Amino acid sequence: LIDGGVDIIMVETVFDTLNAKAALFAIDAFFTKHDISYPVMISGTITDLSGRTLSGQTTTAFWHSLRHANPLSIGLNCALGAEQLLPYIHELSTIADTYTSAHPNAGLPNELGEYDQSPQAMVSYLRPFLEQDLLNIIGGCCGTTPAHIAAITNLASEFTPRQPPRVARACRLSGLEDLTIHPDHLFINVGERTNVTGSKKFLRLIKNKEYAQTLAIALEQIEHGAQMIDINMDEGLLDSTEEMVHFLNLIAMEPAIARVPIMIDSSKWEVIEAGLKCLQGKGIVNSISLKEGEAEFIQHAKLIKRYGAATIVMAFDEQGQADTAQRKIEICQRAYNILVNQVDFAPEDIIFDPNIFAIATGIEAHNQYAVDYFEAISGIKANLPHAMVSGGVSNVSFSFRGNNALREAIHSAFLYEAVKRGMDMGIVNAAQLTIYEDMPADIKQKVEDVLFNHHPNATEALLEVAHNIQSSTKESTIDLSW
Ligand code: THG
Repeated sequence: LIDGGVDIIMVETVFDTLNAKAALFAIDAFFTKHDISYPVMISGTITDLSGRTLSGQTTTAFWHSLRHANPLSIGLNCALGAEQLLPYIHELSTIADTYTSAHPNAGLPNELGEYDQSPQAMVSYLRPFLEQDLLNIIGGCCGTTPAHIAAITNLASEFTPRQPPRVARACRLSGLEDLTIHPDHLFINVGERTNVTGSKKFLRLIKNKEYAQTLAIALEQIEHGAQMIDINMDEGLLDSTEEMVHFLNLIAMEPAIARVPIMIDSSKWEVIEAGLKCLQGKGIVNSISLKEGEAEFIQHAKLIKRYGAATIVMAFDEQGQADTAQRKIEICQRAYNILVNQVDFAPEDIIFDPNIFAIATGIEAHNQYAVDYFEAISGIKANLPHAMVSGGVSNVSFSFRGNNALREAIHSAFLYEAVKRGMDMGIVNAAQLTIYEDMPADIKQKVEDVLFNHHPNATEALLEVAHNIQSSTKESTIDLSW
C-alpha cells in the first residue's frame, strides 16, 4: 500500500479485535523498521443491536484494546445504518481522545440483501451526529453511492468538526468489557487460583487436561469478586507456552470469563509473549524487572507497548530482589524513569510490585517484611505519579500453611494496612477474604503485632489464639461437572 502511494493506512471493518491488534502490531513494526510514519485510522464493526463486535466486545472495550496504537481516528463502519450506529458513535466520541469516524451502510439491507435508503433519508439520520458534535470524519459503507456521498458532503459543510475531549489519565483495561481504574477506585481483586504453582488442584486439572474444570475455577473467582484473573503455567513438567496459549484460547470462548482483563503471569518471556498474542483485550503482563539489566527490560517494555498491555514491574534488579523499603523504592524509581523517559510507556500502565515476602518464618529478619512492603507503597505512591502498586497477598502467610482461617485473618489485616497506604490491586483468593471489620478485636491486635513486628513473641501469641479464628471461605456456587 505504501509503495502504491497511500497517504493513510486504515484498519477497518474490525469484527475481531485480536486480528486488528495483529495488524496494528505489524504496521508499527514496519514503520519502525523503515523509519517512516503514516497516520493510521481504525474502524470497528458493531454487528447487531447487542452493541458488541462479533468477537463480543463493547464499544469502550474495543477502544481500550486499540488505544495504544495512537491512531489518527477511531470509528465504526458497516453492518448498521446511521440510525442504529448513533448510540455507539456517541459512546466512542465521549471516551476517545482522538478523531472519530463513521461510515454507516445505507440503512439495513432488504430481503434481497440490497440497500434502498435514499441519500436524503441517510442524511436525515446523520444530521444528529453532527448536531451532537460526535464526528471528525464521515462517509458511507455498503449501499452508499456517489449521490449519498455528495449529500453527506453537503450536510457536513454546515458544521465544524468535533473537538476531541481531554480524557483523564487512568489505567484503561479490557476483556469483552472495559475495566477503568480511576484515581479514586476501590481495591482491585486479581484472582490467584488459575496458577499451577499456587494451586495443587489447578495443576492437577491442567496435567490431566480436565479443562472444563479449570474454566470453572476461573469463573468461580470472578463470581467471588475478582475483577481480573492471574494465569500462571510455570511448572517444570508442563509445556508452559502451549498450556498458556491453550487456556487463553479456551477462556476467549467463555464470555462470562472473557469479560474481565487477563493478567499473564510467567517468569519466562516466551510464555508472556505467546500469551499476549492471544488477548483481544488490554491485559497486564506479570511481570518484567531489571533483573537481567536495562537492555532486556527496555526491549520487553517496548514489546508490551506494541502488543497493547499494561505491566507489573517487580522490585528486582541486577543485585537481586529488594527486601528493604529503601531498595524497593529505589528500584521502582529507576524502572519508572526508564519506562517513562526512554520507552515512552504510559505511567498509568505501570504497576509496581515491591515484593510481598513471607513473615514469621522463624528467621528474625523476615519479621520486618510486611513493614518494608507498607513503607514501599507510601514511597512509590508519593514519588511516582500515576503508577500503581500491587502484590501477591497470599505470599505473606506462607509460614502458616495448613491453617487457612489464620491465613485469611492475616491477609485481611495486611490488606487493610496496605490499601490505607495506597495499594491499588492485589493477587488474592477472591473467595477467601475475611472482612477486616468482622475480625474480633483481640485477634486483630495479635495479627497486627505480627505484621508490624511489635515484639519478638508476636507469632507465638498469635498461634495461641489461632484456633478461635473463623474462616469466611465461601462455598463454590458453580457446578463443576459440566
Ligand atoms: N507478585 C506477582 N505475581 C505473583 C506473586 C507475587 N504471582 C504468583 C503469586 N505471587 C501470587 N499467587 C499465589 C497463589 C496461591 C498462593 C499464593 C500466591 C497460595 N496457595 C496455597 C498454598 O500454596 O498454600 C495453595 C494451596 C493449594 O490450594 O494448593 O498460597 O507476589 N506479581
